[in-house]
Amino acid sequence: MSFDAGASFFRCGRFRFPLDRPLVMGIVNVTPDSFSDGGRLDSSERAIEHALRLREEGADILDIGGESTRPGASPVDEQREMARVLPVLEALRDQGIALSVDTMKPVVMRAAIAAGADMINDVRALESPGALDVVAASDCGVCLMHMRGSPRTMQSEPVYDDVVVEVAAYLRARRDAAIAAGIAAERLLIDPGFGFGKTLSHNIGLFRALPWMSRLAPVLIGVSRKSMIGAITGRAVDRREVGSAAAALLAAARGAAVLRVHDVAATMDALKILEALGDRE
Ligand code: 8Y4
Repeated sequence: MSFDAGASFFRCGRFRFPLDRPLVMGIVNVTPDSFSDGGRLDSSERAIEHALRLREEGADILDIGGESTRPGASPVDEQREMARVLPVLEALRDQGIALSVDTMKPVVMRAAIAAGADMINDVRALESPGALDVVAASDCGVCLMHMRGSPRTMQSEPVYDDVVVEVAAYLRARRDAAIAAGIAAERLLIDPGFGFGKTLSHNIGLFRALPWMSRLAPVLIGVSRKSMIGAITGRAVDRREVGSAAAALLAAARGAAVLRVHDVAATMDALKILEALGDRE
């Protein structure tokens, strides 16, 4: 795979990943769940344990998130988000795996970078005031994602004239803004943002356009367990592992650079099948 902008590797913090095979990003949520009424110590400990398991399963990058970006979720304040994410970063800092932080807040970005984050995963594509500068002042990698609306509002029947053209134009503009702010092209990933203000047919159009979109910059794909997988397979959220791994395999075959997944072990198996049996370019 080659990219018009950026080299055939991805630089993020302490790491430099060749992009000759898809990278696997494991999802680590640090949000208190309904089972534990304990505080953040509880949820941090669980997150760290989970992160170490994903590393054992073969993840290249861990994406640590302290604010739920699920449809309808309400915002979390900066202090609470940092209190969730920073202890997890500190605990994983020397585990030999790249650490991404899923945040749209510049204050959280700065603290996360100081605590050892290698990458910022921003569903607002560094549009928050000050975000470009915070990342530019570091050596972090960054993922620039497209979202229509906000996490709270994005499910209300989005309309696009041509979803692929509009999403690509946005991602190109954010890529160019990042480069203009001083972030080197080889530190950038783009992401069409599956499910973020898109219907199933929008998601399908974007998925099919993956080889073309990859010409702008290396593409990160996040479809793991999402409603599009549920809509296609008819499965509830806790039974979408196979559908998610199949989608990850297809995304990889279409040139995705990074796969953001919950089920790292299943994804690794799917990628081994692609490597052994897939077409040679
Ligand atoms: C079940 C499980 C149902 C998960 C919905 C979800 C992306 C992302 C998210 C993505 C990038 C999610 C933070 C939404 N999705 N970041 N983040 N790309 N770059 N929902 O697609 O996983 S959270």
